[in-house]
Amino acid sequence: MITKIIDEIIRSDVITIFRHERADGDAFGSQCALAIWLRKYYPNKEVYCLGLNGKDNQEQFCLMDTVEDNVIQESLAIILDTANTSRIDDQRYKIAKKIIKIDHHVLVEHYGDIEFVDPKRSSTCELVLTLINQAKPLSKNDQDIASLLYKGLLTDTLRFSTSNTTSSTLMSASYLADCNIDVADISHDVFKRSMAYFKLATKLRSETIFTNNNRLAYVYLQQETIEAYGVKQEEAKDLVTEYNNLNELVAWVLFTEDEDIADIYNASLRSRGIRVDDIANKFNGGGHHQAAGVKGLTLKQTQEMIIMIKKRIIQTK
Ligand SMILES: [Mn+2]
Repeated sequence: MITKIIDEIIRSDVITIFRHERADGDAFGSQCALAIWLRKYYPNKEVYCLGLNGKDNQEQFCLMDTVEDNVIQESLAIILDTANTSRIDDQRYKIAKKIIKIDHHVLVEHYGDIEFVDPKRSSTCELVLTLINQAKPLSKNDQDIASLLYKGLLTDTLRFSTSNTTSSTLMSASYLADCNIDVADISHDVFKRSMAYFKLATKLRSETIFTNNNRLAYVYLQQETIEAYGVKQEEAKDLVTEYNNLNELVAWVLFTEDEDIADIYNASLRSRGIRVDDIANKFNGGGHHQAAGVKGLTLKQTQEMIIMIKKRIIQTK
């Protein structure tokens, strides 16, 4: 599989790299790390990053490129960290000559001519590191690439604390740390919070609904509130992590009102010991066993979702 991907990379003069919309540290990290590595070790190829720049401090990753259709048409498209095609940032991936999918989400949809998909791996950055090391391994001069990959590992494992953290993850981290990266600096970069976020988190905590003997927590967050507190959208969706350390909880859900459509909610589901991705699937969402997302829910649907989770918690007593 990996050999096939490397062969395809070697064979292609133009490579376009895609990832999911509203990119996080793993999506941007894997995309930019792969781009920088390709440009450095295969300097004769044209390499482009597709999709929108993040709203804030995009320089910490790399800037996206402006790319014409004809360039994509003659390119090999590598699509990272994206389980389903509707989430790919820039739908022009479809016109590429060939498509490679590299992802660690639970399989939702096959869309690549070659697919390197492993839901047991912590992050797409971990998969990209595997690929890189089989082709042209990183050296101590590849701090830039190693830092980006480390960011993805940290983001998706919440500092190596989630159930998807494996020995392979930790070995990858150790390998990257050996490339002269600043572990403390990167960690701060990934997890730093604004004062506005801190204040909004305090409000949310006080409004959280606890049920099932405090084993389930959920809360609604309106756009009006996000704006009133001056919190950025990307930061607001991290509020679900505020509940991670609460010992009583088995599952917790943050319903955030959609940015564009009033009274429609996007759900972030998290759990310990039970699965929630199959419940997310019932509402056309998905993700990982214990961390999933759903978009476009009505208030009624959010309540139906809560009932399903309640039942699951009772069944798994
Ligand atoms: Mn990821």
